[in-house]
Order: sequence, then structure tokens, then C-alpha cells
Amino acid sequence: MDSLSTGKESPAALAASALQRGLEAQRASRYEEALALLLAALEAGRAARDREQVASALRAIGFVYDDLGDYAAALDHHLEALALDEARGDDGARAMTLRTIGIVYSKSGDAAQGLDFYRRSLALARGSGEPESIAKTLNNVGINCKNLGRLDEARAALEESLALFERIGHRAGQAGALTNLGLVFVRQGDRGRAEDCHRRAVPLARAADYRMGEINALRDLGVLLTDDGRLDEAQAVLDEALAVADGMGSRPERSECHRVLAALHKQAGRPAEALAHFEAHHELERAVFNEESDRALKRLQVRYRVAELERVSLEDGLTGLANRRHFDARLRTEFERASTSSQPLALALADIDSFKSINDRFLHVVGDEVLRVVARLLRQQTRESDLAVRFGGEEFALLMPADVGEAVVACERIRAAVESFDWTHLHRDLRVTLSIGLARRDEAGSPLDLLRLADARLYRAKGGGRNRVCAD
Ligand code: GH3
Ligand code: MG
Ligand code: MG
Repeated sequence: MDSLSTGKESPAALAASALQRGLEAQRASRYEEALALLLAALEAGRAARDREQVASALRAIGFVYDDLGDYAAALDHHLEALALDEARGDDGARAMTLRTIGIVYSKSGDAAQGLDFYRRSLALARGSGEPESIAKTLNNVGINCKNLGRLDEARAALEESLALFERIGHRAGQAGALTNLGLVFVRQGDRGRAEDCHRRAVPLARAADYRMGEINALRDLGVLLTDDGRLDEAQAVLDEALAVADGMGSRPERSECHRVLAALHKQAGRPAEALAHFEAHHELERAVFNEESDRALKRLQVRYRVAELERVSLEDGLTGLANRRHFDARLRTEFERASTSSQPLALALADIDSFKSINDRFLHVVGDEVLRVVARLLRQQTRESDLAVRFGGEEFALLMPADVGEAVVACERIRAAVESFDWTHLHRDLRVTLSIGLARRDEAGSPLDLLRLADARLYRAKGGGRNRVCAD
């Protein structure tokens, strides 16, 4: 048989394909679809304990939130990816993630924090000797230093960035570094050098078909010339910037070009032209604002859907309790926490007695209802801090941050609640009881150990006649 048409892909292949399709959806701005796919990829990566896959999925989810302007959520995901990169000792991935985190901080308005991450990224990138990534990070360092008013540092970083971009023939990079360097020279009062940088940036951006860079270089040059009173030259340059922005159809860039043109015409004593440009600017700005509002709304919708998806993936459909997947993750972290802080932790495994015969005697729907009621009793008899889980079939687990005395009392209370519940409303002859095995964290060397121990005691409770709690 054709091996491609078996319809059964390996989990790893499925995860990789979900990641790929998720990234495609993100690039096409189909954010809900992207998040659904990326969460699936994340889940599959976790199930396969593939840390690289998990880190890639987290990064991609971070990009989606970044696109949606939800920087806090973007940071959460990138920071989690970073922790995995560090654990794997993958310096290339670390450098990239650190730089991405720096960009997110900078966009959210925290230039100092952004700079800190850029510097950490740079140290790693220098170690790997990859010139493009060093040059890009130096450019980021330069921008933030400039925004923080640390102009000498900014200049040094941008000049080094420019030299590296020149060395590897990266024209878009050169254009970007030159534009930023021009802005630093303006702030330092060196207008001659600033003009030179902007003039050099324009043809480089054009040759690289980097239109955003071309607009920036032309506009910054236009502003510089306007301020110097060279109004005819300035107008030629700014008209050119506007033409490129119009061609690109990007509203924020068009809006900004009209704004600086309005200022130019005003300074030149041409109020009619100034007004026309100002009105165009105002109109575009309003459209950009509406786009932003749509994005904010979209962001809320996506967050809501994601919360829903996450909830569903961690919940048991029949009983609404946490499911096995949720439990496995929590058991690991709670075990770890309890071990390091020597806080008590107890695990109970509960199994409905003779459930097979309940199904056989009273139909499956009655069996299902029994499961729902037992789940409800479990919830009622436990605390907020306990995790009640449908472990599988007619088995439940209870993870309690409690010492053995408290845990035994809780289990006994649950056992009694199930036994004394009035089951006759489901069927006149129905009786339900529960057997429970209880184990303590300090008896076990690992989460799996703890589970085995609780299971062995559950088995003993069954052997001892059922409807009882066994804690040793
Ligand atoms: P014991 O006292 O030794 O636990 O006996 P038991 O009959 O409860 O144990 P056993 O493991 O033999 O049977 C469990 C039964 O639970 C078998 C299965 O059909 C039933 N079961 C598992 N999941 C569900 C479910 O979601 N709904 C219903 N109605 N039955 C289920
Ligand atoms: Mg069972
Ligand atoms: Mg059973």
C-alpha cells in the first residue's frame, strides 16, 4: 500500500504540519484559525515531550498575539519559549527569542527593558558569529538607545550595524541602519551628516524593494530639509515619499506623509495646499483609528475563543471535572512544588464499585448519570485548592495540598457522601459506593510512584470488601 495514503500520520508529523499551517494562517491574518492550529501543535509537542516543537509553537503563538497588539500575552509565550531554548542549550534560538522579546517590549513602550533583551541577544549572537543576526540586533540596540537619549551609544551601535550590513551586502539592512543613524545625527545637531545618511538610504532601500524603508528615508530627509528652510527640495522629496506610500496603500505611512507636507506648505505660506494635506492626513488618521478599534475587538474575540479552546482541552466532557491531561500536568508541577517547599500533598484514587453491573442492570444512561452525580459530590466535598479529576472510565483522582490526617478525613467524607446519597430517584434499586486509595507525596520518589502507590491501595480497598478508604 502507498505509505502516504494510510491516513495515519505519526504524532510528530501531525504536530509539525499543524505548526506549519498555523504559521501560514498567522501570515494571512486568519488569527483564530492560526491559534487553534498552534494550540494543537503545542499540545502535540507536549504530549511527545518534544521541547523544540513546544518552543516553536509558543513562539508562533507569541507572533499572533503580537500582531493583535496583545503584548502581554505575546511576552508570556515568548518568555516560555525562551526558558525551553535555555534548557535545550540552543544559543541560536535563544538569541532570536531574546531579540523578539526585546521588540515586543519596545513596541509596548518599554525601551529600557527592550534594550536589556537586545543586549543579551547580542552577546549570544556575537558568540555564534552570525553577521546578519548581529547586525539586526545592533540596529535594534541603536534605535532603543536613541529613544532613551543615549546618543553616543546609539551611534556606535548603528555604525557597527551599518558596517556589517555593508560587508554582507544586505541593502535593506543598510538603508534601515542609515535612516536610524540620520535621526541620531539630527539629535546631535550634526545636520550635514544626517542629510548624507538619509540621502544614501533612499537608493539602497529602493534597490532592495524595501518600500517602507524608502518612505522613511525620504520622509525623514524631507523633514530635515523643511526645518532647514530648503522648502523646494523638501517638497520634491516629500511628494516622492507620498507617491511611494500611495503605491503601497499603507494608511499610516500616507497619513504621516500628508502631515509633514501640510507643515511644509504652511511654512511656505501656501495655506490652501496646507489645508488640503491636513484634511487628507486627518481623514487617514481616522481610518487608521477605526482599523485599530477593529483590531482591538478582534483581539477580544480571539482571546475569548482561545480561553474556550483551552478550557475544553483540559476538561472532561461528561462530568465537567478536569481531565487526565490536565491532571498529568498538574501532578508534575504540584509534586515538584511540594518536594521543594516540603508542603504536604496527597493523592487519592477513587473507583466506583461494581460499576459494570450498574451499567448492565440499569442501562448506560443511568451509568452516565451516576458518573455526573459522583463528580458533583466530589466537587461539593472538596476545597478550591483541591483538584478533582475524572481519571478515566469510572475512576476519579483527587490531588490535595493536605497532610495525611486531613486527606483521610476528606476521603472518608466523600465515601460517605456517595454511599448516603439518595440514588433512588435514578432507579428504585440503585446503590452506589466508592473505594478509595490514598498516598502521600513524602512516601513517593516521583509523580508516577505516587500514582502507583495510590493505585495499589485502591486495589487493597477493593480486596478488603469495597466501599472503604485505604491509606496504608
Ligand atoms: P470494581 O468494583 O472492581 O471497580 O468493578 P467495576 O465493575 O466497577 O470495574 P470494571 O473496571 O470491570 O468496569 C468498569 C466499567 O465502567 C466498564 C465500563 O463499561 C464502564 N464505563 C467506563 N466509562 C464509562 C462511561 O463513560 N459511561 C458509562 N455508563 N460506563 C462507563
Ligand atoms: Mg475501574
Ligand atoms: Mg469500578
